[in-house]
Amino acid sequence: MRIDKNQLGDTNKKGITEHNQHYDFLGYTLTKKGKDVNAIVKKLQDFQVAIPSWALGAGGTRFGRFGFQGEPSSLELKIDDVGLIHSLTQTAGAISLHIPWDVPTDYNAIKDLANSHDILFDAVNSNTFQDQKNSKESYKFGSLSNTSKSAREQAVTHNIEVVKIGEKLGSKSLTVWLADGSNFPGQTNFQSALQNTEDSLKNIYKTLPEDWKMFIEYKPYEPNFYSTVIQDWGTSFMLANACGEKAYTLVDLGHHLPNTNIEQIVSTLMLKGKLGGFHFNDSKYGDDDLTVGSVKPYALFLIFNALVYGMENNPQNPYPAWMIDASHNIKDPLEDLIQSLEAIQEAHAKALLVDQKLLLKAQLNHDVVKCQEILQDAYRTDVRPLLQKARLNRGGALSPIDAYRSLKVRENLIKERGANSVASGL
Ligand code: LRH
Ligand code: MN
Repeated sequence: MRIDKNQLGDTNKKGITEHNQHYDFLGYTLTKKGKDVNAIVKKLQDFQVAIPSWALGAGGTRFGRFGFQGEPSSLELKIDDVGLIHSLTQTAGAISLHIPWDVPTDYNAIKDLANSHDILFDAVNSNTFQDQKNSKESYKFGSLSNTSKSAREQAVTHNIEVVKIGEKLGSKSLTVWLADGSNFPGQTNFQSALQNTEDSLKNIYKTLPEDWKMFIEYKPYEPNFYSTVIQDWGTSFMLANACGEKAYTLVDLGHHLPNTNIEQIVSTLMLKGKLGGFHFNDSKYGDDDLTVGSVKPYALFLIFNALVYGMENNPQNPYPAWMIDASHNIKDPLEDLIQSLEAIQEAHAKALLVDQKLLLKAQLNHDVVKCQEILQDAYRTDVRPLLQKARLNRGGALSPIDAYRSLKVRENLIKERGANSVASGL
């Protein structure tokens, strides 16, 4: 199934008058505040988020998985689903593959298909947290950190193969997330595990193409529940520095202990030029991989405020990679991803309304109330007309969820794929 712009034109008709009224009024109030509304809308249009190939079907937990009908059972169908999301939202212009869950068979065909949907290939993800059927060494007790030299070499080789797959697709970055760690005190020697990991990452790093980046993703726990080798931003930052200038830290919002100040981590990494990118999601307790902005929308706004400040003041940090990393246990995966994209762009737009100069002045004057008022004035602004304008300017849907439902996308996918087609991934 594909959605063409004319179909969207029709679905947009009924809401266009109300949108224009809201947009004109918001444009008027923001212009009065000295905002360049067209520049903000342009930034929203240019902001493209990569969709995880492993989150286009129903997720699950060890307590069960409730399948969703019409799931994409092949890489081609996954790219088609990202194409559907992109045609509605016009902000999902990339897919992030996970290897070996999504190894292309015909690279040219896959590239042509992605191209036909106006989609690029963002970071490729290695997988040394599961054993493959024919693998010689097991990762039960770790991969890049494993005490076994041949297990480490197997994991290094896998990462080098993942880079080769990415190169053939036009990807420019590798994401390394390690489950490596321990479940019980005394089980591992922390120092040798970390040193093994650093040496292994360096062996991968030295094979990285000149124009590539390596993202090192940290996580405090799960699937190991006593220690994780790359447990926090500091460890990832240290390893990225040890590897070299093409290595960066990747921030998965769900990979923080409760109440961690993530916006401060983002600021620190950008100041040091080591923020590589994001895995956006939301959580209340652990790595819940919930819809972005569904639990802590103000925290997401504060993170984007730090990002906008960093992108204006830290030329030492490259343009970050924007990716979603979520898992859908009860909702339609495509609707869930569409809602996540809306929450990301909403936080982004609100952060673009923050008067950074005025805020800096109030901070220098220790006018705490003024600082809060500046932030919350932006946060309390209904920016949805700006998001709608950005979508309309690119031929997208005024309301993607309404269009998704009125065009009966899920029903059509079930007709095309059958009710029992299942997507590979988590
Ligand atoms: C680990 C993680 C990582 C992926 C996996 C699917 O929790 O966030 O980014 O490899 O999820
Ligand atoms: Mn992640």
